[in-house]
Amino acid sequence: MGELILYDYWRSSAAWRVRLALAAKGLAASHVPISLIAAEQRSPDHLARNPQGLVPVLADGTLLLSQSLAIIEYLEETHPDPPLLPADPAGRALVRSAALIIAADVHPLGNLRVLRWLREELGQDEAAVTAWLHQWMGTGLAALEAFATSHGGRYVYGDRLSLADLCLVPQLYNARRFGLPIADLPRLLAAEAAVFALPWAAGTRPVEPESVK
Ligand SMILES: N[C@@H](CCC(=O)N[C@@H](CS)C(=O)NCC(=O)O)C(=O)O
Repeated sequence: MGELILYDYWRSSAAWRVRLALAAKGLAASHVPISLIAAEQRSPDHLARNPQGLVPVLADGTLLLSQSLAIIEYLEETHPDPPLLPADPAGRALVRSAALIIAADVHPLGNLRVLRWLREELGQDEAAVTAWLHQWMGTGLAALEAFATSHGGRYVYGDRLSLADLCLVPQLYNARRFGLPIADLPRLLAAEAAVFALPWAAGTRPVEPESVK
């Protein structure tokens, strides 16, 4: 493995998943901020890293990887300990399905470019945008709560930290940010608390850079 560089944005929840995975595995990476409010994700330099114009991107030497779940699976395969996926195929499939509730079906609908499209191209006001966010975050988080009720323990799946928790934590941050009521998600809130009881977790939290304050 070469030098790890994470191209991220402080408030990116997809990037936060990767920060959590790196920290869980005790891997050091340098961070290069890509300002989404300054549209740096669509700069020629960043498009050369990721033609989608999104963060995160992880560089491992000359290898450039995008898509947070693919990045985390790469880290899992190159650094299996501690594991973020269960050992058995059924457990692995269940954890991936929980992670994808967030990563495939909730998060993309609240992404910056989608919200901008709603506001700027479809002329929706802030009340409509908030209603959109609450609808899709609420639906997905309720499904994940049901998953955790069936399969969870200390964490979203069983009693070991997994990829599912790495997707949950940033999405709960987004839910609070956009004012979605989450008190009716006790299993998810307990799993979030279990993550932040881990000694390395707090250091992954989003920190607003001085320059944008
Ligand atoms: N499925 C991608 C999603 C990446 C993504 O949507 N990143 C957001 C930040 S969380 C982004 O770069 N948004 C920029 C934009 O919308 O222009 C992943 O998991 O990495």
